[in-house]
Amino acid sequence: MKGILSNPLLAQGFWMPVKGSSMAGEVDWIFQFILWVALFFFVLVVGIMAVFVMRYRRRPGVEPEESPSHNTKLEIVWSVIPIILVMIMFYAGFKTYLGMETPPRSSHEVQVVGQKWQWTFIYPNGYSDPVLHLPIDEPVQLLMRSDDVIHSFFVPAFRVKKDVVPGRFTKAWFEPNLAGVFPVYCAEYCGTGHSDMTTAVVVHEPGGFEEWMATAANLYADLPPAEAGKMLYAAKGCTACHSIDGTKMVGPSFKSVFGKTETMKSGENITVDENYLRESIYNPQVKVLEGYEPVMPTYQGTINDEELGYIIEFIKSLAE
Ligand code: HEC
Ligand SMILES: [Cu+2]
Repeated sequence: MKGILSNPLLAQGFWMPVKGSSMAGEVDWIFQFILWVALFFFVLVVGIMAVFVMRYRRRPGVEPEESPSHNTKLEIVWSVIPIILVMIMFYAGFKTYLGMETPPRSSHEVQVVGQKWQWTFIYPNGYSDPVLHLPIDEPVQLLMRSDDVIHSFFVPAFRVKKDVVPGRFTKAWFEPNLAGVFPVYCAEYCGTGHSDMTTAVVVHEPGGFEEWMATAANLYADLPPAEAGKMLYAAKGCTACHSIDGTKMVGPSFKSVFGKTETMKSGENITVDENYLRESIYNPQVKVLEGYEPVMPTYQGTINDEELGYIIEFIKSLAE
């Protein structure tokens, strides 16, 4: 995933990112139209102004003429033309906006969770993944929520950007119609790891999505539990705050933590066992380790019981 994204230019056009969705052409057209109209009038107005400044500047021996108070024809022209242009911009912009706000009934749904500092995509069958996989040419609606602060889901290739806000759902829809891998960013500054809050959208050729889902959903079942847990530790973004080599980061290292006796902020002493680990991951604010801030997001709803089991096995394997 990171490998693909280390060369995001692959997914870029010359001026604009490649057009990866059904809406991209329309958005680009409006953008270009407004840009060129603005440039044209900028050059025209500033150009005429510069000529006038030169030509009619005050010179010794030349008396200023009485200036005409009115030129009705000219005033009508410079009022009507901008009104028409602005109406075209409004009409095109509003029409496109309505289109982007109204998902077709046939769209399938993927849930998106933003949290510090990663994206999680939850498919209708309950499988979750840090990369968004989609079938080509099928409209998709994203139902998005944040577990902590405001994030913003941004896929330049699809011309889709929408805030992801704690305490409510936001929605976005689009229809990808170019197969490939496209970068996803967080476009709202959300703390230290904001610039790492990147992932990818993989748009599959017909049939490829179903194939991917069939293997992905069984991915962990074929692995030794601790190994599956190690993959989840990376996939679920624990790496942003927890090391496995003893280094203290935003959170404590997982090295040798299992079986250790620890002191909580409340003064309570606790021996780390499976149930403590479970609680730390699902309800991290209940028992906060001394010397740390209560900044860990909950993984209730984004890590299921099976995955939790693998992660716990992984943490146990670091105790030997
Ligand atoms: C935003 C940073 C952050 C992320 C991401 C994060 N954690 Fe934490 N975690 C913390 C902090 C800070 C603590 C210590 C404070 C506390 O106990 O809540 C902690 C504590 C823990 C503890 C208790 C450790 C101990 O020694 O008592 C466990 C277990 C844990 N995290 C597991 C995870 C797992 C598994 C993930 C990924 C699914 C994860 N964390 C993701 C910040 C984070
Ligand atoms: Cu963010």
